[in-house]
Amino acid sequence: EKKESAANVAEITAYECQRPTLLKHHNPHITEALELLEKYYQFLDHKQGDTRALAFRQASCTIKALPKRVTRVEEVRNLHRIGKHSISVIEDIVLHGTSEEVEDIRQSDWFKCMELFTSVYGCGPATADKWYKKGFRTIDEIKTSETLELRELQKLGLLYYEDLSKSIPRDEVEVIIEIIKKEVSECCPETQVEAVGGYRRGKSHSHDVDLLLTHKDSSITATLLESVVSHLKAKDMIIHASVYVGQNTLSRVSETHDSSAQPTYTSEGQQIKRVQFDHLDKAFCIMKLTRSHDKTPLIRRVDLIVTPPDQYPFSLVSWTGSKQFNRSLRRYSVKECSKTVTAHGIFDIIERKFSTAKTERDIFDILKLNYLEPWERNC
Ligand code: TTP
Ligand code: MN
Ligand code: MN
Ligand code: MN
Repeated sequence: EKKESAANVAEITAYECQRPTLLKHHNPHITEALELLEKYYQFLDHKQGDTRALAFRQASCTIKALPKRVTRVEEVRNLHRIGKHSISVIEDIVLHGTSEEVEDIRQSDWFKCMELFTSVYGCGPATADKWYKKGFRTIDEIKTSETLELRELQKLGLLYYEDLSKSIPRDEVEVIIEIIKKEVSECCPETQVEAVGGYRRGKSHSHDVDLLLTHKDSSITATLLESVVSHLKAKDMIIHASVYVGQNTLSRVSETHDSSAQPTYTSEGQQIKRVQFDHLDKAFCIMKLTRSHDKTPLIRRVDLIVTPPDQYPFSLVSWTGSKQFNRSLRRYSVKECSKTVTAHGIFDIIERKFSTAKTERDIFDILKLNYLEPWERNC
């Protein structure tokens, strides 16, 4: 057993960004349980930050790297970043097929409602918890309530709930990409449009379409988002857009070591300001997309992100994700290379200077990492 464990340790690097993590692996029954706990603690800890949630995500990522199905808990005991709590869950699954703790959470009213309510666009864990505490249990009850005060975005999230809660298969993502590419090339010729996010990592289904836009001329990218959004609005393709512009200066790159998006709360626990995880111009949209062969339009979530040409490869890595891949890349860079990585660039903390990169490969090179294809970043 000792020997077996040592063999596994050799396979598993200290940081996720040092090894490929594929969508398909040998232990989905374990990672599914660990990621349910991650979600549970994200729901529970929405006021305190998510260190316990993170621990389950990290454990899950380690499990994804194992070369075969876990048959005894000893095989995972001494691996990187698997804590006591995760070990006990894995032990239950290995011994009994399921973890009682996980199944209790999965079946609980609160967890089921939190999952349901947070699937409404514009509703985060704080709002979902509030709705639950007020006695609401179904989307219909929320929709028809006369007492609940809903924010603009939540009203739209409920109005288009059926459409927006569908997961989007790859072929439909591709149709959406083509529709938007056509519009972008009409209003801003020679703009490069790249599909990023889960789609680029090879996921079969996505919850939205993430598009990274750039142009070889940085004076054009400076106003690109506004041009594209007003063009799409004029074409009646935007139902709603949350737009963030004008915060992108390179000096901000060095400001944040851990740029994971942490909402800020007032003393009453009210969310006051969601700090964006980068300073790129972006629009989180609800779009109405009409296909040539079908009169019923698709109502879908589309994120448009604009980056200047010199920041493009950094933005490409960041918006390709996964979120956990980004976390590990930032942690690795700071601890092992004394560099901060963001969607804007890489900054050397000791030499006080920025690196330049033309491609994603350059970024892996700068950080002395083996290149990982997008589909190998599914941490
Ligand atoms: P998302 O669209 O939120 O996630 P996703 O595309 O990976 O998965 P899904 O199918 O559910 O849409 O964000 C796109 C990428 O942007 C994500 O993979 C990583 C990066 N990102 C972060 O690193 N931190 C964040 O807080 C957000 C919102 C995104
Ligand atoms: Mn996405
Ligand atoms: Mn996801
Ligand atoms: Mn997105």
